[in-house]
Amino acid sequence: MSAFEPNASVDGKVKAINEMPPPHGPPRTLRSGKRSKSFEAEKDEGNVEYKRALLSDDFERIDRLTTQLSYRLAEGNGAAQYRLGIEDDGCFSFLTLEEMEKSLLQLELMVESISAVITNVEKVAYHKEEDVQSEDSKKLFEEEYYHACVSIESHYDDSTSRTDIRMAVAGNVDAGKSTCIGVLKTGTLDNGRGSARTATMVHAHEISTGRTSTTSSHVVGFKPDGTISNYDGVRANSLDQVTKNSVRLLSLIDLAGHEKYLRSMIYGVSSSLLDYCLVLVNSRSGVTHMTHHHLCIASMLRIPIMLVFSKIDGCPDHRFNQTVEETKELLKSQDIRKKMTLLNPQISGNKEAALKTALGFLNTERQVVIPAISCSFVEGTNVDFLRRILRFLPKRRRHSSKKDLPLEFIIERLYNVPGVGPVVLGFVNGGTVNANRQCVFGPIQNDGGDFIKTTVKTIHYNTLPVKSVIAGNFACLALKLSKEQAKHVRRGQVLMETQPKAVRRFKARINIIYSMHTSIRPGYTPYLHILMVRQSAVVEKCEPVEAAMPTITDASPTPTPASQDTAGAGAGNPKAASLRPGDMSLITFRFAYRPEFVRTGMRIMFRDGKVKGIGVITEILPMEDSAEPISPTGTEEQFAQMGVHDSKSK
Ligand SMILES: Nc1nc2c(ncn2[C@@H]2O[C@H](COP(=O)(O)OP(=O)(O)OP(=O)(O)O)[C@@H](O)[C@H]2O)c(=O)[nH]1
Ligand SMILES: [Mg+2]
Repeated sequence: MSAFEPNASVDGKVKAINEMPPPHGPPRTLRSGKRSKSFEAEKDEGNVEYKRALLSDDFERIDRLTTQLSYRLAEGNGAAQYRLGIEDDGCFSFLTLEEMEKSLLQLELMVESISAVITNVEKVAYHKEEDVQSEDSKKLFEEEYYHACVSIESHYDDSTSRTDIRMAVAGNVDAGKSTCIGVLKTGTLDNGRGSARTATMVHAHEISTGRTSTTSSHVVGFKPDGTISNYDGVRANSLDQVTKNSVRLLSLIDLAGHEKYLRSMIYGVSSSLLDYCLVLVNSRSGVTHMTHHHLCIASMLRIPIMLVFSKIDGCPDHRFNQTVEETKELLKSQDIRKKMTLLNPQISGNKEAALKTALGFLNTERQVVIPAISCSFVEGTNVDFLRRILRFLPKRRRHSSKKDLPLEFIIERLYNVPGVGPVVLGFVNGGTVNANRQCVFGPIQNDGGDFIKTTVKTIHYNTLPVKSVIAGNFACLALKLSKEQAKHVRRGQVLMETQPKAVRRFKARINIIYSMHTSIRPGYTPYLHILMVRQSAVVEKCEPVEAAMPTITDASPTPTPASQDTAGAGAGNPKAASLRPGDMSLITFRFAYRPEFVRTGMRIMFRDGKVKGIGVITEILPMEDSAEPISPTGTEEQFAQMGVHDSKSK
């Protein structure tokens, strides 16, 4: 019979409660079978948690309990109270002294693991009422039981003390991107049949096919001594523990390599505010057009690139050398224009010099030379060297100077968390977000692009509850919204303190990086990527930028009606309608479907099979121009796929 079952008496005497109470199961009662109530029932919300006992030796359960502790601390803005020896309904659990001591010890370890502290312990001894009342058998029933009230505080304010670096992992399908992240995250090598990549998979179909289909982010933490904090031996640590215990956090963004997921890959690169891009090339199969696309997109966005030739185990030397030569050729193409240096710390025997060279090539304003290494994630060749490079990479984007600006939080994703409500994941592009702060989000999908009032309830940074997050952090915010209001939340919206103006039309200085006899003129509707905003936009006007005048070409044989009634070089002069690589143009865009929040200075990118362009927003224009707006035809989806009007096909 378990000591937690009612009537745990033998021969009319109370059996000493020696057994450890299980985490689940029926509660202990008085010998009469009755419960002994002392407190109000526990509430799901708030910073007070009741625990019967903390006597588990199951690591997963301890992890869950620690996450719950983080939640209670967040609810109390950094302060929580644990009542040990009390059931969820407020009744006594009748814990013995030994059980209480062990529970306190486990709570202490949990508190330590998230760098919080126990500020006070109030231990109370009591007897069962029926024991006290029973005069005759007082001696037999004088056993003492305990409950305790433990006060806990978290001193974690914000994430300013951590270096948080964001790096995309791109490359052709099966190049080993997910495997690379899995190996770094778990500290365990791959078996060559996909064992390591399971640590990065998000969907069940990805696990069954092995193919990444969505962009996912994985955090690798570095402790002050340079070791990885994601695991202790074979035991994986939870994300909040990794965040707490690291001085440097590296977010690795796993991108999809298959061509059919190219748009999701582009979105991943353009929206993730990346510091660096790691491009993997399969040494055995060489470069492909997807390697080209990925290298091109990263260099268009001026993200420093590092190359990894993967799968060198079992790759013949001649094949490896051929892949290296193919890559060098590819890098010379007009839309990339970079060189490559292959570092081999093993041959040279000088790891420190190779490390310095790699960091030097990556830490430049405009990267010219891409450092490359060869790796095997099965045999572990150069994996440690890769880890060392990642450990010492400096932060490229400097957002710390933006923390005193007005709040600008860009929404990337919406989650509906049971018991919490709508939670938005996004990036703090400026200012500071504090819990309980009132703000507005939008623009919502109506003509005026209105904003809706809301309050930030709680904030999580890498699942760690915090009081505030500052510019440069990705974070999750729980918002106070009704069901109806939550329906309006979508990616690309912003959360601000005061209502900004939604933008329908704007001017951008666009640099054409690649084009194949394609005219950019009024009516052309590319699919734009502006941070997390993704929408087709119609070109209303095309004006050449002076410096770029001589490069505007004569490739548009028949002017379209739209180009004739619109001012500007690209419109008024049909001969000047086509732009060549290297050309620069001032283009007026009009979002095709809804207003968005964009600002001057934001980087803008568009690409399709025939044209690639990148630029910066230079001017925000009024919602409607006096001239007749040029409307696109077709659905947003069609434009996304097509995004181009080829002059030759007209
Ligand atoms: N022998 C060997 N196999 C590897 C190595 N790296 C990865 N693999 C294997 O290559 C296969 C593909 O690896 P993934 O990590 O899924 O490739 P991916 O680039 O993420 O592929 P997508 O997500 O489809 O774009 C898996 O079976 C891995 O086990 C390596 O260094 N050596
Ligand atoms: Mg993958």
